Amino acid sequence: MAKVLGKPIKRKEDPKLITGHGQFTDDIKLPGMLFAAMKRSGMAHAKIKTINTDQALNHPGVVAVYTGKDVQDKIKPIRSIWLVPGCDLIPKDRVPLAVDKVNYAGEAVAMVIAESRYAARDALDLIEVEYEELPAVVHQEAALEESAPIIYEDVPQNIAFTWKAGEVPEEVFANAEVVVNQRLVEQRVIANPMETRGAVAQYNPGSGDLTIWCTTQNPHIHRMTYADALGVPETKLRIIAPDMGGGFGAKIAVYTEEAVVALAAMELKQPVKWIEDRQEHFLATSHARDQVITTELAGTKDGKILAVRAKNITNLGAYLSTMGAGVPTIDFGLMITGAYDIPHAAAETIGVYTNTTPTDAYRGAGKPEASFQIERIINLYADKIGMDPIEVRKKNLVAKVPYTNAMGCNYDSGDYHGTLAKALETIDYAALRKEQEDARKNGRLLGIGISTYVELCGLGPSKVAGAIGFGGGLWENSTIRVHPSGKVTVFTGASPHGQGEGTTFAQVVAEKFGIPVEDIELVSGDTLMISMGWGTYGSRTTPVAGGALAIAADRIVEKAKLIAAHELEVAVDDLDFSDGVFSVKGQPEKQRTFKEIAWSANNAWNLPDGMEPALEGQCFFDPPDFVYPFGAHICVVEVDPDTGVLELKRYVSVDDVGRIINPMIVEGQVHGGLAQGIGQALWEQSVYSDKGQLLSGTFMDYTMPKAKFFPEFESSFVESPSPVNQLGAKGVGETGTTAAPSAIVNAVMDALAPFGVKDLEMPLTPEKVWRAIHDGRKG
Ligand code: MCN
Repeated sequence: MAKVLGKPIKRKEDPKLITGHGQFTDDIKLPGMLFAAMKRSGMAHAKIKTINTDQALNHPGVVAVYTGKDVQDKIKPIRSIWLVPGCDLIPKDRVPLAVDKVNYAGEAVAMVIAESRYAARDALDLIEVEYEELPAVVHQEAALEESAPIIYEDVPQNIAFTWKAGEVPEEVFANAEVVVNQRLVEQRVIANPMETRGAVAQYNPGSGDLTIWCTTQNPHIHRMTYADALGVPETKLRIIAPDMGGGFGAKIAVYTEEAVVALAAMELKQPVKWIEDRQEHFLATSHARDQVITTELAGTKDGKILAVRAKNITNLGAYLSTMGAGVPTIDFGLMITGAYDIPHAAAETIGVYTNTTPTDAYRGAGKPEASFQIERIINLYADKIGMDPIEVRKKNLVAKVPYTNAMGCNYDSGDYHGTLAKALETIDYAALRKEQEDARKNGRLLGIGISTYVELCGLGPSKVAGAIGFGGGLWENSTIRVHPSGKVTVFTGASPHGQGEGTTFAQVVAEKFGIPVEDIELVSGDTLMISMGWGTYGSRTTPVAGGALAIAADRIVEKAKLIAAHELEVAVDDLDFSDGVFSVKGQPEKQRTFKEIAWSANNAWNLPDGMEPALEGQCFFDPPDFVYPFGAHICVVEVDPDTGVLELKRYVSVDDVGRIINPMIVEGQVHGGLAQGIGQALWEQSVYSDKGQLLSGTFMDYTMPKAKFFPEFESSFVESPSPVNQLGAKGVGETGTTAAPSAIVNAVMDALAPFGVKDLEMPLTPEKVWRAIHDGRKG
């Protein structure tokens, strides 16, 4: 049988999805099902004086209306799962429905349950809410001002926490030959998966079983949280994540809507469905980034970086979301030195509550922000000392891996310099600089941007999870069941939702057992089928759940070998196993296939003495450390000096994601990440009015990247197996979003260098770019 590991085989899961046979949350239709709609606050900050639901209740088809007061004693607030220690964190939990006060525009204040979706939506307009408007605060820096409105009486200055890590001796900056600092803005963005959020809840009053189908990246964390919030034991609560049209981090958070829908299903004893519309998605699904980062770098005149310190003021929104505190602290702070050997580093993050939608993880979660600040400040440093940014990188890139950075992170494997060299060669850097020089002489603005990033992913060791205040473990569970026919079901505690593990995990097992990929099915996203798991995010599925899978598969092969040896009446050591066949060394005609052994193990007619029947393997794998994919991305842009419109001409990426299971899927992951990373650099931005109204609440106002905006990405890979898991794999899911924003902004700043432009805030819209050129021309 042909080897399948490392082969670009097509995704097994796609035919179903592209022929309309997927089953998404909205496809679930149950007898007697009712429909929920949420009444959302039109104000960002206001006291709720009264809510009158009489008219809505009288609307034809309406079955029930719930307000905050109706549910407050029945559902606990939804707690954040990441309570970062040592920073005096004051968590403000999301309340199921607002009771006395709303804290952001879009917060749910009531829920209508009706016989049809239309009746539910129509009845929303009949609910009368009397508000007393309060002054709102939207921007985190404004929220820190003395005169700022206070959102919570017990949160002075709106500061949720102040977190610090690392240290830089004062004399390093005081004595440095060169110091550069820059205020950088990671604007607020909104993940927009094709499928919005949704939930269907079904309650069995006889057994007390509650099933919630919902759009989640981590069903077991949802089960844990909702069991607590609803007072339903985990044994009676089943969470199912059906097919999902993407998550990108926005479906990590545990939200309140699912909980109120479940409560309604329990009380009304009928199934209830809620599907978020796109406008609600913009308003109520977590937003991301929104960090103002001031980075300072100390270095020598000849390009050696001595220290970096970053201060991050993060907008948490109105409540502390599931991972809201961890993203701008641990995820960001530990990675501020990037791929460079920088002896000293210090990070400080201030988390601030504002009257905006809560922020949480979005593809990369803290790492794109960390990478952005170091990649930008390095370019500004290069500019200041008059050195090519590539040369500065060469002087400071980590020379030898394994390497421990100034924050204590252990970079696991790879050749950072070799990877950069490959990217430079691919794009032909020297020729490109020459082309740029010639172009400038003709008034053309070409810019070259580079990003040599590294990111922490493959979350991660549970001990570390405990130490950093993560409210759960980060191990993973894979179970492999070999059926009597030799076909195989794999159960994973991770919950992939578009990434392709239905294929790559089948490749791992196919390679181990020597059976066809088609014979292997992956089951994920169901808390009844899978004992426990921690979900899919932080590019952890392959390094952690895949690591567990490889070990479980080996355990099965070990047992199968004992059975084969027993049947062939030879010692185990006398057997070879290759391509799904156990054969006696020197007598290859004496053999048993894996399929035959599957049948033997299951019929148990003739097993070695004392052996248990069946062929099933399980592994709960807690990785010894994180994994650190890295790479070098170089891009070329051309700016039209008359309009500020820019064209992305080339984008070269060379990534090291460890051993690759499926190069086609990995390339797709890089490309998807690049689209989102470039989207942030050039187009995407969530904009609020000063009163807290979301101005970019539709696709007319929020620009999503489109395929036609991009050139053909030129992606390649180097593979340095990670020692952290048996597969040697590092995560790939977030590489593009981590690398691209700084590569693009560096390129545009390079193009605008003749006008003395040093920095512009993302997104680099034509207007912003044109104004910078215009101002530069004026001198
Ligand atoms: N892979 C591989 N070889 C490697 C590493 C990964 O073949 N060395 C394959 C994997 O087996 C898997 C894919 O690449 O098929 C991504 O794997 P991995 O890097 O482990 O990431 P996760 O599966 O844990 O996915 C999470 C990551 C994150 S954090 C976000 S956000 C994200 C993303 O992946 N959201 C996505 N990619 C997405 N892709 C889709 N289609 N939809 C989303 O919501």
